Amino acid sequence: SESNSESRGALIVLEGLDRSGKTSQSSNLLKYLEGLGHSAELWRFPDRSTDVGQMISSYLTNKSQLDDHTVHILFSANRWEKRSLMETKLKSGTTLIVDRYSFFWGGFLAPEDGLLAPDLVLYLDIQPEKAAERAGYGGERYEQLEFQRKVARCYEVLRDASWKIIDACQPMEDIEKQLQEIVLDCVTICQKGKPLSNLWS
Ligand code: NYM
Repeated sequence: SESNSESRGALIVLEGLDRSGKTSQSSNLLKYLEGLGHSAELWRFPDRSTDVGQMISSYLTNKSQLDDHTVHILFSANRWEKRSLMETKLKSGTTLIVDRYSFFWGGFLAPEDGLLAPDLVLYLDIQPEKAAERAGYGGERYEQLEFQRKVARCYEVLRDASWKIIDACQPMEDIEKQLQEIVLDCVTICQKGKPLSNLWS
């Protein structure tokens, strides 16, 4: 294994519209890093396994109604409840590949302030219309073209020069190769002692 007790894991986030390929590429990256002997885990937000996650899930599946602000705060709370475990894992040398984090729709809100900042954000870039052509949206709230257009604009506002923008319409294997290269660089930099930081600080 290339990890040692002093090196930390990297916090790597994949963002993109629904159907941009985040979930497949996240599990590819996990296998890739594990194959290289790195300690790595796959996380996703929302994490539906917690109480807060259950509230989010029932909202997303139209089983409950909540106003937008409440939902944003729940999404944020869902990250806060995982913050200390996240920090523990990273400090113990485990790299986290996170399928969505703070940047989807409203991630600029104050409740995000103080969460751990990703070492890398990989944005799988796809036109909302192209994403809609891919095998059907699952029928959850937000999985509609009009809404995804708004989300795409929101991502445009939020993203900065540090994000790696990947064209999500390339062949899957090409995307996979590009992601592997970028992620390996990031993991190495973190192992060499790049400090953890907080969002928006
Ligand atoms: N979502 C996800 C938000 O609206 N805000 C957030 O902070 C996060 C993490 O949850 N359509 C939305 C985006 C998705 C929905 O996510 C469910 P997934 O990855 O399909 O389980």
